[in-house]
Amino acid sequence: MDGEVAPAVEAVAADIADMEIRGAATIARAAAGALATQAKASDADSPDRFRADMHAAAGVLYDTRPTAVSLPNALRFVFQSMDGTTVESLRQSAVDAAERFQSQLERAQDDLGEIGANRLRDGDTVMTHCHSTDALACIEAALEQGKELSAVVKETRPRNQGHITAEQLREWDVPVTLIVDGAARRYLDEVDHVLVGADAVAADGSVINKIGTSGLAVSARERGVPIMTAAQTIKLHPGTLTGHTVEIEMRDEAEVIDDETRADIGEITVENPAFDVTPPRYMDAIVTERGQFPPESIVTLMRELFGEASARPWEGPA
Ligand code: RI2
Repeated sequence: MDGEVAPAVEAVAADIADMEIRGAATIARAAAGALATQAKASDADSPDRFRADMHAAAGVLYDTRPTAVSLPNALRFVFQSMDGTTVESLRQSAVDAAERFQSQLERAQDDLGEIGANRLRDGDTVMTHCHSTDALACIEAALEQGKELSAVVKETRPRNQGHITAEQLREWDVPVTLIVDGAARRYLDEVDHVLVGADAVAADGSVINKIGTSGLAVSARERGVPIMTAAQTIKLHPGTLTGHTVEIEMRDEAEVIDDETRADIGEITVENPAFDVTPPRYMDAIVTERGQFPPESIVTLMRELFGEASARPWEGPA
């Protein structure tokens, strides 16, 4: 049975695909909210019809961006909580689940921030990569503890998302030095920590994050600077427990080079992977709302949270 997707859900999906809505936690929050919107908008006259609408909406959301596992984890949460024998009870359970998911998300980020802040000392300088609300939650909590921090912010080509980080840090009165990505190693001797987020964390402790993270981690290790990943448990990728790999999103070449410049250069291939994989041996700690983990032991938390299975309940009956 084909379901009908509400235009407002299509709009959220388009915003995620275009990165108007971006950042793994923000995407998860928007996806859960969109399922609630779908539940409210559905004019299904039977439970099967209602479920078909919900599956169709989830499919549209799922197909937007492939790497941030927080998105399917948000869909899974709502579908696993959706219960009832009437359209109204199903609708209500979906809306309640989406709200519960969103408030858990907020709490998780606050708790994670408190834990990550414990790693930061008064007077520390932190180097950031891209823009991660989980990473910034650690800095915010440290500031609330009365610690003074400064930051070296990598601009993070191609979309310069470091600018968003710089703006947020300035709102908190943190002194910011903005650098191009290629300058990172030169500045590592001046920083006490490297702090990054994650779009997904694999069962072996690999961190999938914005392109450039892995090179930064290798340099940090070489310079002896500790590097931590701030990642709520919705970033843990259950599929990797059963051997699946995380798909790396390839984005439009136009984000890297404009048409005119490209034409001037001549025939070239341009590639634009949005993420890379940092092996666990280059990461000191993964900080979640459930505590701080050495990357290699994150699998114990994943088994506890997801079991061995990687169900995809939003896909519906075959
Ligand atoms: P929070 C972002 O991806 C960055 O890679 C960032 O580190 C990660 O999501 C996590 O962000 P993109 O959506 O969930 O900008 O910590 O491509 O906000």
